[in-house]
Amino acid sequence: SIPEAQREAWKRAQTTGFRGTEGFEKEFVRHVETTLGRSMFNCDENAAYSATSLAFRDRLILDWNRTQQRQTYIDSKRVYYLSLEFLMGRALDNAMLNIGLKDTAKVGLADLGFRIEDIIQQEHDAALGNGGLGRLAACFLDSLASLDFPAWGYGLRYRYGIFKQEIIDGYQMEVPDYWLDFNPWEFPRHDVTVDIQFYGQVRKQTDDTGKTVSVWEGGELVEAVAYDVPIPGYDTPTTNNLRLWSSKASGGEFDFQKFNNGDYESSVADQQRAETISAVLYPNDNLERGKELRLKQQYFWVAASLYDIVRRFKKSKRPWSEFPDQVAIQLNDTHPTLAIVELQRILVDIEGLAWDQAWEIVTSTFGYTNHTVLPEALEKWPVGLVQHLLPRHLQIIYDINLFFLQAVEKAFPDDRDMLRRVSIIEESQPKMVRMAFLAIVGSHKVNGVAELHSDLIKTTIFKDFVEIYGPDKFTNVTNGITPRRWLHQANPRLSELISSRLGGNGFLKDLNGLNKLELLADDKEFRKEWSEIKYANKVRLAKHIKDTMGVTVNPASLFDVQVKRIHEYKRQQLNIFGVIHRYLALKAMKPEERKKQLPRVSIFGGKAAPGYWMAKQIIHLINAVGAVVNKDGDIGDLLKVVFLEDYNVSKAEIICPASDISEHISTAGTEASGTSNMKFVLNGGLIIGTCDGANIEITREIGDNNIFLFGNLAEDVEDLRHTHTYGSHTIDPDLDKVFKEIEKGTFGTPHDFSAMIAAVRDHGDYYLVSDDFHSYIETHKLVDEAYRNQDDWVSKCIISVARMGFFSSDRCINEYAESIWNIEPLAMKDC
Ligand code: HBZ
Repeated sequence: SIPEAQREAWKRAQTTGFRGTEGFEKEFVRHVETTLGRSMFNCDENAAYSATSLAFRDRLILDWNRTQQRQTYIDSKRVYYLSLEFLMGRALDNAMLNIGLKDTAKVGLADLGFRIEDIIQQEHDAALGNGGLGRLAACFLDSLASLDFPAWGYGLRYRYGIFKQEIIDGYQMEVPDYWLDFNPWEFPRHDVTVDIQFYGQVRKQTDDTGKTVSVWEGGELVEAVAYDVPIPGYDTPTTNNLRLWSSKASGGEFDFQKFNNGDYESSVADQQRAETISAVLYPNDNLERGKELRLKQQYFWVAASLYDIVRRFKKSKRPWSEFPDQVAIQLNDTHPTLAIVELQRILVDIEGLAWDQAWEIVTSTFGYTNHTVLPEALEKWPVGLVQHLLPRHLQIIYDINLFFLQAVEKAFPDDRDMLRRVSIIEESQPKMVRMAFLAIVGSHKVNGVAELHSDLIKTTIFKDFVEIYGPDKFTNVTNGITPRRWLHQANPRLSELISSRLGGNGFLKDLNGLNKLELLADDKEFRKEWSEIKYANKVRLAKHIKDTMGVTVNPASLFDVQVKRIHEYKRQQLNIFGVIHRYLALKAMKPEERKKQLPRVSIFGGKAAPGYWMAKQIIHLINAVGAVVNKDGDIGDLLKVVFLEDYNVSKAEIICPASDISEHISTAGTEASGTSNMKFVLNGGLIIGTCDGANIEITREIGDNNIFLFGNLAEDVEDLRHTHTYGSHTIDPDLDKVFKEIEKGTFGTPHDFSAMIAAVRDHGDYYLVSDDFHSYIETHKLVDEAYRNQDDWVSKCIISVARMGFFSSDRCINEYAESIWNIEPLAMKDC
C-alpha cells in the first residue's frame, strides 16, 4: 500500500552493509568516531571490539529484516522455541564465521593495528543459562537458521546471567554477572510491549449471546518490553530472531500519581518490584525450589510470547482452526508449561471459542521436551500459589484436569488408582500442580533427548500416560550440537585440516560428510598433522591454566577433563576419589617404577548451584587434592590436578579441543543425554563413560573399541540401591583406602569431607560410587595403556570424528521439523 514514488525513494536510499576489507575498515572507523565518539588515539581493544561488533550487527540486521519480511510475505508455518535459558556465549566470532567475513575482518583489524583474537576475547559471554538445557537451545537456534527454518526463540532478558564463579582458598564464591553494560547484539523494541497481569480475581458474567464468560480483573500489571537478538545462519542469508522479554513497571518509569503526591519511595518501589521479574536467572540445574518469583518469571515470559505469537497469527486473518497449521510451539522442559493454559485462556475467554475447539487447537500446537527423570527436578507448584498469582489459570488447569480424568476413567474403569496417579493435581499437603503431567496432556508429542532416556520416561515417570495415549505420542530426538561453534569456531585448525582433506567446508552443513576422513585414519602424514593440532590446543589450554590458576602443566601429559555442572549424579566425586587412588598408587611406587608411569593432568571445571552444599564440598575436595598433589616433589609432572574457575561457553571452546580423554560418568540412567560428550569427541578426544544418555548412541556410532565404557547398567541400578538399603553394603576396598587417607587429614581438615564419605558409606550410596569404583579404576588403566600407543590412539580419534555426523544439531532439528513441528525450510533463494 506504499505509493510507488515513496518506494523508489526508499530503494534509492537503501543501506547495503559493508563489502570487502575497505568497506569493513570504513564502517569500523565510522563507528569508532561517531557511535563511540572516539578516535584512533584512544581506541583501545574494548572500543575496537565494540566497533567491529557494530559493523557486523549492521550487516546482520539487514539480513534479519529481509528474512522477516520474506517470512511474513510467504506466511508459512513458523516454529517458536520457548526456553527459559539460552546459553549463547560470545556472538562476534560466531557472526563473522556464519556470515563468512572473518578473514575480511582479520585483515581489516590488522591494518588498523589490532589482532582479531584479542578483539574477540573482549566480549562478555551471554550466559543466560545453567548448563546443557540452555546450551541446547542455543545450538538449536544456530541450526534452525542454518537450515533456513522460519523460527523464533522466546526467552527472558535477565539482567544477571549465571553467576561468575571465583575459587577462593579452594571454595566456590559467587559473583553477580552483570552483562548488559554494552551489548551491541540486542535491539530494544520499545514499541513492542505487552501488559502482563498478575493476581486479581475472576468474575463470571453473561455476554450478549447469553453465554457465561470468565473475566479476570484487578491485580497488577507489569510491562514486557521486547529485545531482539539476530541469529545468523551459517552460509545462508537467513537471520532468525531471538526475542527476549524485559520487565518494567507498567505505564512508564514511575507511577506519576504517586510521584506527584510526594510518595516517591512507593513509586520507586513499584518500579523496582516490576523490574525484579527479569532481574536474575535462577542458578539451579536439575532442581526446582518453588519460589514465587520463579513462577512470576514463567508466566511473564509465556504470556508476553503468546500475545506476540497470537498477534502475528491474527494479522493473517485466517480462521482459528488454521492456527496449528501456522504455529508450532516447542516447550523446552516444563518451564513454559503455562503457555498451554494461557493459549486456552486466550482462545476461550478472549476470542470466545468453545472449550473443545480451543483445546483441539492447543494440543495440536504444543510439543514438550523432557530433560530429566530426577524426581527433585520435576516441577510442581503449590495450588495455593497458582491460585493467588494466576486465579483464572488455576480454574483452567482444574477444567483441563477434569476433562482429562473423565476420559481416563472411561478408558480404564477398573483402575481407580490410575486417576490418583495421573491427576495433574497431586493430592498432597499442600496440593501441587504437576507441570510435567500438564505438559503431556496439553501437547501432541512428548520427547526425550536420547534413546535410553526416552525409553526410561516411557517405562517410569510417564508410564501411565503411555497406556492412556498409546506409544505414538512419545518419541525420541537424540540431542545434537552445532558443528559451526563446536568445531569450526572452537577448533579452527582442525576444521581447516579436515576441509583441506575433504575438499571443502561442506561437512559444516552436512556433518555426515566427515565419514570420508575414515580413509585417512592410517595415513601417517595426516595423523602427524592431527597430533600437532591437538598438541597446540593443549599448549593453549596449559597457558590458560597457568594464567588463571597459576598451575604449570606439561602439555605432553594426558589431559583428562571433566567439565560440567557439579552434581552428585554426574559423579565428580567418583573422579576425584579416582585421582586420589592414582596419587596413592604413585606414592607407593619405587622411583624407577614411578618413572615408567604416564603423566596426567586431571582437569575439572563447573559451577555448583549456590545452595547445593554437597556440590560445593566436591569442589573443595578437588581443590584440596590439587593443593597437595601439585606441590608433591615425588610426583612432579606425573599427576597434576586443576580446578578451572568459572567454566562457561567461551572456556569450553578452549577446553574441548585440548582434551585427550573426557569423563561422562553419571550413574547409569540419570544423565538424560549429555552434550559435552559430543563436543569432546568431535574435537578429536576420546571419552570414558558409563552406559548412560547419549554415550550409548555415541558408542553405537563410533564403535565400542573407540570408547572406554565402564560401570553398572541402568537396569541394575534399582536392585543395587535396594541392596544398599536393605541388604549388606560393603565398600570397595580401594575406595575405602581413599576414604581413610582423606580421614587421616592428608588433604586438610577431614571433617570438611566427612559428608561426602558418609553419603557412600552410611547413607546408601545412592549414586553407586562404590559399586562402580573398581571398574572405573580398571578402565583408567586401559586408557593409560591405549594412550601409550599414539599411532593407534590418534587413529581411534580420527575414526571417531569421522563417525560423529549423527550428532549434529542439524540432524536433530530436521527430526523435530518432520516428526513434531511439521514445518518446511524457507530458503531466501526460493522466494
Ligand atoms: O539437558 C540437561 C540434562 O541434564 C542433560 O543430560 C541434557 O543433555 C541437556 C539437554 O537436553 N538438563 C539441564 O541442563 N537442566 C537444567 O539446566 C535445568 C535448569 C533449570 C531447571 C531444571 C533443569 O529448573
